[in-house]
Amino acid sequence: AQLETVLSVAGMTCAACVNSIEQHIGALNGIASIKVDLMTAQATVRHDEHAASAEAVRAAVDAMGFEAEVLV
Ligand code: 9UX
Repeated sequence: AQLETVLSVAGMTCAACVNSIEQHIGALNGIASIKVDLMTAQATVRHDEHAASAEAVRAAVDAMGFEAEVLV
């Protein structure tokens, strides 16, 4: 089933961070859509719970060098 997960993303300091997260995470298997907001430091992700769990998405953002936490 498809889920919507909201992550907090610490460590984004410019708009290019937003683009690189959207491009990289958006290309992963099981990600339907991702919108990253620099001002709120949050990412809203629609994803397939089996192909890409909320924790897997969080870990993938972390692996890019940011510090992500699942909020919702
Ligand atoms: Mo901007 Mo983000 O120079 O990792 S791309 S800080």
